[in-house]
Amino acid sequence: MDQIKERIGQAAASIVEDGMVIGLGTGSTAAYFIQALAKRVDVEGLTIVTVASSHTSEKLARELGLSFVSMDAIDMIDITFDGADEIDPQKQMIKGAGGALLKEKILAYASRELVIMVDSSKCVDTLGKAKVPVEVVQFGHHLTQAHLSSLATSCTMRTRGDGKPFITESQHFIYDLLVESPINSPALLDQQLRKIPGVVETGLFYNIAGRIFIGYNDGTVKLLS
Ligand code: A5P
Repeated sequence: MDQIKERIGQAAASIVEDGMVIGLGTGSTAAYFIQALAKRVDVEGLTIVTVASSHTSEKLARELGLSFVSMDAIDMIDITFDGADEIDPQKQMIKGAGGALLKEKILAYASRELVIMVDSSKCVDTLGKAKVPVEVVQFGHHLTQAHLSSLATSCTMRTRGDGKPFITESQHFIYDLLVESPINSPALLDQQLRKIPGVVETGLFYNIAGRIFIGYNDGTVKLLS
């Protein structure tokens, strides 16, 4: 799997052009992309700047010597490269298994293009096998959970290894929702979830993805425009 992700990262990094502002997604595939991008910058001397959707991606980018700016310093990103947990033929996605959904969505909406990098196991006919992460404010979160539960078959607070709540970089909790599958309209579900007070963001991404790089077990990487 690592080799497939490495190839996806390399293929995606090949479309970066000199002078671009690049958004860095979060996750294992995004990490391979960051490594491949750093290599291109090293070998070809590209002049690019990056912004990141998580401290983890920022740390990796800095360690590899990529030029880095704060999100506050830019108005627009040329391309953001990110992974996904599920993607359907309409390029609708579930994201956020890594907990970076809020920042990922902010970067995605600030980008001229969101390029998605997935291995073929993430490609599904309809969304809904993966849990839908929902980021919520800590205040009154048990009340928020009760409302979330009415839209889900299960709704569990994400915890860390030590059993304590997982807290996002923006200081929120995450509830992971299993909903009735298939999700016929991710847009509708997203709207229903966002209406609940305390909900900050959902892991449903739609009408936003541009090109998709898909990696297969035989080592090939296909580009879907
Ligand atoms: C991070 O919060 C997620 O949205 C990731 O982009 C997604 O989980 C894909 O991660 P992998 O590339 O590690 O599968």
